[in-house]
Amino acid sequence: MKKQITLPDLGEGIDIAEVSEVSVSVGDSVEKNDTLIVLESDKASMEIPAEDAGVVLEVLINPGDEVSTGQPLLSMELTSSGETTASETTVPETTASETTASETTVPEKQVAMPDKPILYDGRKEGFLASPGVRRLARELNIDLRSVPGTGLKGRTTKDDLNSYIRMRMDMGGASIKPLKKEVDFSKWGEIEFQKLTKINRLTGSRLQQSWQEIPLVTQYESADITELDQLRKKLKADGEKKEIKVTFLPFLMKAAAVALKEMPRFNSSLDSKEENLVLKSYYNIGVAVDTPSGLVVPSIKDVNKKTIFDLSKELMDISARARDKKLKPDEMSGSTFTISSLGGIGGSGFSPIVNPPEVAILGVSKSEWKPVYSEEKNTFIPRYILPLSLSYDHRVIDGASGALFVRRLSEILNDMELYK
Ligand code: CAO
Repeated sequence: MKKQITLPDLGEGIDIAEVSEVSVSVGDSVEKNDTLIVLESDKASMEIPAEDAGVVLEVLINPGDEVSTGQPLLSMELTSSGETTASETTVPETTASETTASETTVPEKQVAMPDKPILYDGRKEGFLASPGVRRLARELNIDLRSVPGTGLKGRTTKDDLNSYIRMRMDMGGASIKPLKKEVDFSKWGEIEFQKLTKINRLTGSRLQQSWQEIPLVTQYESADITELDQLRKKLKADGEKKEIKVTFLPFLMKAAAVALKEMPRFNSSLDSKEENLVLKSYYNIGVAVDTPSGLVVPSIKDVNKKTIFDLSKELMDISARARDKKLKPDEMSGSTFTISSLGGIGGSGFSPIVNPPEVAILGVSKSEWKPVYSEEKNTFIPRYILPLSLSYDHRVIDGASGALFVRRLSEILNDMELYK
């Protein structure tokens, strides 16, 4: 049976990505889960795997092409019958063999069409954009350097500009950033330019959007994890025999899932009209991972159903693949709450920024031994204290609930034996 493979929904609002690698050629035999193409979006590199085994009949895209959701990528003759998914359309043989890349119909809104065929090379100014896009940006007093470009080689397309304008308008009419005057820093000494990665630029604009849209409060708390430290040491030793690295993070994820179940508003999102709360009965925790290309937040699904060892293993795998830009689209979406842990690095506290559409995020800093006064023993005793900071959307969560949530989290961590 012949199948046409189309670009699946990449989630996370990504509907256009650039083909960075075509991993197969016409005539290649592929197994289920073999990589067909590698895409680079603003957020990460993603592999599109084969959902069935087969032989490649046609390749309809090339490295450097921009592809959008639903666009045909290649066709295959299947050697095993598989279920047809939303991303695959069975096409009659005659149609498939006659279809070419140029004849492919792509939903209009997903196509980034240059308004003139000739590209204006703006590399000297640090960006690429067509003359029409530049003119519109000039008229609206928009600095194109602040508009993340999704086009070929980071080109800023008309759609990019429109999305940027929409985003600014959605921010309650916040004025479009005025053009900044370029400062010649070389007047005072040696300088070098370092290009921001796509992930840097996208994270930057998402963080800025979150910062401007969400009235944010951060609640600080500290948890006594002296007993948890002992438990972690024991599981760490057991884990080493199975080559599983057990850190504090899986315990924090489990504790968060327990607290989220008890206090469902923290596991919700506002609907698009901001009139309803969407309360979720699944507990997927996003984990901020520091990578050479910037910050990414893969999502670990159904944390409440997994053991500390399951979570440790998954964390090792997902953070390694995040660093190698090998995350799959569904691993980048669907989280209901995020943890940003800087505990392995240090620092006594920080105020994390909510990762929309979530409404809360937990910041974790480095634990330290501290003298804590015991009324019972009338003396100070050493306890291992973990600093926590919970930032939340004040439209959804009030201050008392914020304080109760971290308080409860701290209790759970203090009694982790019960919840592991
Ligand atoms: N207190 C004390 N020690 C801690 C700790 C804490 N809160 N958190 C971690 N540690 C320890 C770990 O247990 C581990 O020690 P051992 O070697 O004895 O097991 C060591 O520090 C290193 O941990 P790690 O950082 O490698 O692992 P992790 O599971 O704690 O974190 C990950 C994994 C992927 C979250 C982390 O590597 C990372 O990328 N952190 C940065 C996240 C970030 O940038 N956040 C900021 C976002 S906002 O800009």
